[in-house]
Amino acid sequence: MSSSTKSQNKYSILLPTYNEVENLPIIIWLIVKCMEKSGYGYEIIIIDDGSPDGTLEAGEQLQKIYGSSKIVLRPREKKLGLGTAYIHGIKHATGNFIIIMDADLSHHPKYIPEFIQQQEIHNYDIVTGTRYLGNGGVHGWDFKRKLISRGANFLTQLLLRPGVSDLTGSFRLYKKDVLQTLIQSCISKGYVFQMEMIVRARQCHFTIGEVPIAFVDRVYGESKLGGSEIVQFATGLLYLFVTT
Ligand SMILES: Nc1nc2c(ncn2[C@@H]2O[C@H](COP(=O)(O)OP(=O)(O)OP(=O)(O)O)[C@@H](O)[C@H]2O)c(=O)[nH]1
Ligand SMILES: [Mg+2]
Repeated sequence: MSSSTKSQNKYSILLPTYNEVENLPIIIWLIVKCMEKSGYGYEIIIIDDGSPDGTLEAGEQLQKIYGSSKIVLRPREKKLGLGTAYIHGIKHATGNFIIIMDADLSHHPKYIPEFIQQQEIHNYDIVTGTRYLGNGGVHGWDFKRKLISRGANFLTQLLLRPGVSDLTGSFRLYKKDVLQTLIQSCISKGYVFQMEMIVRARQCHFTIGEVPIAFVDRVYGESKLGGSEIVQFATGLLYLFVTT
């Protein structure tokens, strides 16, 4: 890629947060470090949903440090869920590419330049991080959590055959218009949402690249995966199986 092309693209990194006050300064520092080093144009959009732990206030401090062109705050009043947080973030994104990642340090920003390079080489519509290829992996999960994730991926592959190794991950790069199209066509919320995005992407014949990532379980803050999420996932999967 020539440097002129490099300077034309802008990557809007969406960071949804709910009670991530310990993680936010670290993840922002890492993103800024990786992006400055790689030289790509970027902005970080923090979508905080009224976290009671002061995440938004931490964001305001970070904005003072890194500047308001790099750190954009687009908070909402209360916890309205991840799906709509992405939609809200896209509305305010000025980049032609969108990167979605978790703020809890499970997704290391060092992979972002790899996502971008893969996209540039193959002109992919989507590049997804995968824990289930090459050097990818999961650290810090107990057996039950591993089984759920593997099981969810296995069942989905079996029923829907999307041909992507990690369907429930949420560390991805999208062309902005592709993401907008996909989000509009997705009906599910919660855990199943990431999987539906890939299934719909295949239906729309979008091209998808994969980059192996090491996924690290959150150290600070609480996990939200419970029994109801599993039931929701199973129902969502069945629905997609029947309707697609
Ligand atoms: N804005 C917003 N962000 C959320 C909401 N729920 C979760 N998040 C954020 O979305 C990202 C992913 O959520 P996680 O709670 O880490 O979900 P997970 O990775 O499946 O589960 P654990 O890491 O085990 O808790 C994190 O950055 C959260 O802070 C929400 O309702 N609104
Ligand atoms: Mg997490």
